Amino acid sequence: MSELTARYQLYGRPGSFEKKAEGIALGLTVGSWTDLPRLEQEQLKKHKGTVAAIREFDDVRHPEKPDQVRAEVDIRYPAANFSADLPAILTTAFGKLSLDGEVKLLGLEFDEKLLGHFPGPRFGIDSIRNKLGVHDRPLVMSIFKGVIGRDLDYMKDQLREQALGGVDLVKDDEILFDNPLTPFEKRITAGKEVLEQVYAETGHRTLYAVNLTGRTSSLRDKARRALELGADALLFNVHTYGLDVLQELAEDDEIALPLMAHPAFSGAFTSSPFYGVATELALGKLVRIAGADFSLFPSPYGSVALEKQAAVALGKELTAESLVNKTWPVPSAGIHPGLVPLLIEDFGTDSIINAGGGVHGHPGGAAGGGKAFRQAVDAVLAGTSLEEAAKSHSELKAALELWG
Ligand code: 1AE
Repeated sequence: MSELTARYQLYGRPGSFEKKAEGIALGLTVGSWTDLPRLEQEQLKKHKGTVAAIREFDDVRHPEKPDQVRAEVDIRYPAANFSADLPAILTTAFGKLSLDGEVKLLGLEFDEKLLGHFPGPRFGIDSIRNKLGVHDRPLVMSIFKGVIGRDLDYMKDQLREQALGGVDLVKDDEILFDNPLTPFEKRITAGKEVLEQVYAETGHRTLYAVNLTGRTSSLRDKARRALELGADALLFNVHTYGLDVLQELAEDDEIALPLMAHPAFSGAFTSSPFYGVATELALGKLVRIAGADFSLFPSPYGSVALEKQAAVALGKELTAESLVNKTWPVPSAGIHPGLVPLLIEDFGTDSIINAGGGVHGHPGGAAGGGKAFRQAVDAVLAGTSLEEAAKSHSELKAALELWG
């Protein structure tokens, strides 16, 4: 029988978790069944959740309630209880339970049958590498900045500068929505024109991820139009729309574009140590199975930082062997070239180093910033320290002097 296993973090008095766990297993499935006649009990048995494991950590006390200890509880839910879609799965495993005091959803294990209902990334790491012809290093991505209220010519200049710096991808800022000065379709065609020109001049290929925004009902048509116009990829604020919307986009053969999941809004339900959903589940496993080819998340080092253990676990969720393709981990936010060695150590070669301010704020402009990142990546892969590499690379030298 196909099953979903959910892992929860709870706090409570030592020895109190069995009752709590049984309450969850019953409450989220058949409710109270023990008082029902035997025939009905038999019928409901196959739908009842079961407590699979309880681990009590007696040495980990609640910071404000010292009589309470931390526990992890695993509950199995029969797949017969829900349709094989994320809204039904999340409502089963963490629907009303998410409102019921200090309980955090740490993980969800899908068995192979259940996982088979999800598309995963259409392209994934290998296919994006093939598109770019880059097989042996982490990719570098930069972000349009300061483009609200600017026209298409400004965006074109900024894109050209970024591409000349040698970045592999450029993404829209997630806060750039459809607007009269730089409408969605024009951004795609203008972006294509600039990037083809840079490719003709330099032989370097840069892909542009345009922000897919607007009402949910408009997204499918806009995304299909993006494909017709030759877009390279779509940026998507998945956590404001919902994971199932991402999945719909990923499954549509008439869209068939790489999808870049932005983490905007996810902090609202991942940040608390006591409530919500674990970051590695929300930005890792769930966006991967729903079909994101890239997942952006705060690195452990920049301006908006994730706890290192969570960020590394997230990277692993995106790239672990699975029935579905791998998603690119994109540690982001406040990244500058001096952080490249740490990022490669944490996330490996199959990752993307992503920077906005760290590219545009470079004394040599965005082109200088991109070059500094590429030089930092090459130095790390060659086993050379950044300080040593900076002696012969002026852009890297300038970045290290500015940001350390
Ligand atoms: C976690 C997402 C980071 C992002 O989208 C962004 O715009 C970062 O900008 P910088 O690199 O911090 O300037």
